Amino acid sequence: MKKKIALAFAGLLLMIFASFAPTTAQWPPAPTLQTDKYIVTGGEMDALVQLELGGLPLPPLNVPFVSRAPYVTPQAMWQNISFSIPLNASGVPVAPYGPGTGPAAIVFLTVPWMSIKSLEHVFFSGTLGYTRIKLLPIPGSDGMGWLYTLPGIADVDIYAINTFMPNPYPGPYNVTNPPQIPIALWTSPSPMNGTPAAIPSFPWSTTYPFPYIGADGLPGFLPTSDDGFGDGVPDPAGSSVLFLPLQMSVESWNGTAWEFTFGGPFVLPMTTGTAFDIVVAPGRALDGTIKMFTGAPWDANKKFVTYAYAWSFIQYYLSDGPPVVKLDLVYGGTEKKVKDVDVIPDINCDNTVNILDILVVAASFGSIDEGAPAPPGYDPTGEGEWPGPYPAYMPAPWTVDAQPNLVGNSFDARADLDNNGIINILDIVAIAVQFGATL
Ligand SMILES: [Ca+2]
Ligand SMILES: [Ca+2]
Ligand SMILES: [Ca+2]
Repeated sequence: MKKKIALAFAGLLLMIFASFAPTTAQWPPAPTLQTDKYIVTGGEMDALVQLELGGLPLPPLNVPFVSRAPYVTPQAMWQNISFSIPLNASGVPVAPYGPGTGPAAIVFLTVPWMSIKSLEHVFFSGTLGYTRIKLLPIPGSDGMGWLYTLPGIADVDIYAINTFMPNPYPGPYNVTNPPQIPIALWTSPSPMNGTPAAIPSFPWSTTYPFPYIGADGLPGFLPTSDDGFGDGVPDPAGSSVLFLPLQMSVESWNGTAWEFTFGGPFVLPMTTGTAFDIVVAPGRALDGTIKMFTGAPWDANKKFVTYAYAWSFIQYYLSDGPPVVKLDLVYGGTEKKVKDVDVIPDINCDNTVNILDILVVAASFGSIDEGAPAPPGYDPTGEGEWPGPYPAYMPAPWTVDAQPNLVGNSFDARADLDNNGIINILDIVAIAVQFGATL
């Protein structure tokens, strides 16, 4: 009986990867027409992580932002996006690029991995110490995307369950052949509710899976409807899916330098529709955790877009140990991307720079981000977590930790336009000089 199950899983794995491989090998499937730089001007990143050391689970921790709202700092992340020549709904390039008739419907997107500048954040936690999280592109792995420029031809939402399954292959078990494997399933209202959405490559490697895009290579494309994307409601023109292959790198301060502590997957399966993920892991702390975010389509001139994502990795093996280190991770967020020449300090993302943006700054004026250098004269005595003075291994100048007197709840990264971890008059000036500007 056990052998039968193992064979079934093996067949499933082969099927998934046989289908996915040709698309990735020939990316992009149409010549590039133009490449532009896009800046993340707003959004959030919200993650919950639980580490397990030698079978002992640590308390779940909000990362990468431990003590404050999960907004990202405007204009601190970016990437190039290449657009292919436009193709009609039959996949044939339209005039003047080819003989295709009918309107343009499909554009392929590529994000060169070397152009990706992603999130980097420092925080202090009682559990992990003085810690830096960096998201990095997987070397050599370009991002892939699909843009549908006609209304009603695609349904791009991503509704997934992330869980784990026993490894169908025999031991000995270690990081490259772990006893359990994270797996994703489509879930309601996906048209393929209950069937596999993504299974990691196998044997274990640094290649992480994205949702399966179907035999036509077009996620959510309604004329073929051969994948699990969508919520049953066709989406507007400008709807899109974008896969960014990122990994997480966690470093700790050892007294003189940042030292690699552990790394793991942080792939971003992004959609302009709704991204939904629920963790199904009975008995584990993250069981039942939901992340859900909604994006917005590209505008007709490709000036801006909002992508949403939600995903997780459950029982992901990081180290053979001792101690064996395992990770449960669920994350989600949004990224509003604006073409670099069009960027304005619109921090509340309503496409206008006005008094509402100033009010965001005013509400958090004077606050300091977790992990930011402490201001001159800062006295940590009485701050709580460290009764002070700071331990000798803390870097100089001291960094403020997650204490309500100085940092935390009132810090709003949307207002930190110069990305220095302090919200002050310079951030107001950065908005004031473009007051009235619109996207
Ligand atoms: Ca939809
Ligand atoms: Ca605004
Ligand atoms: Ca600032």
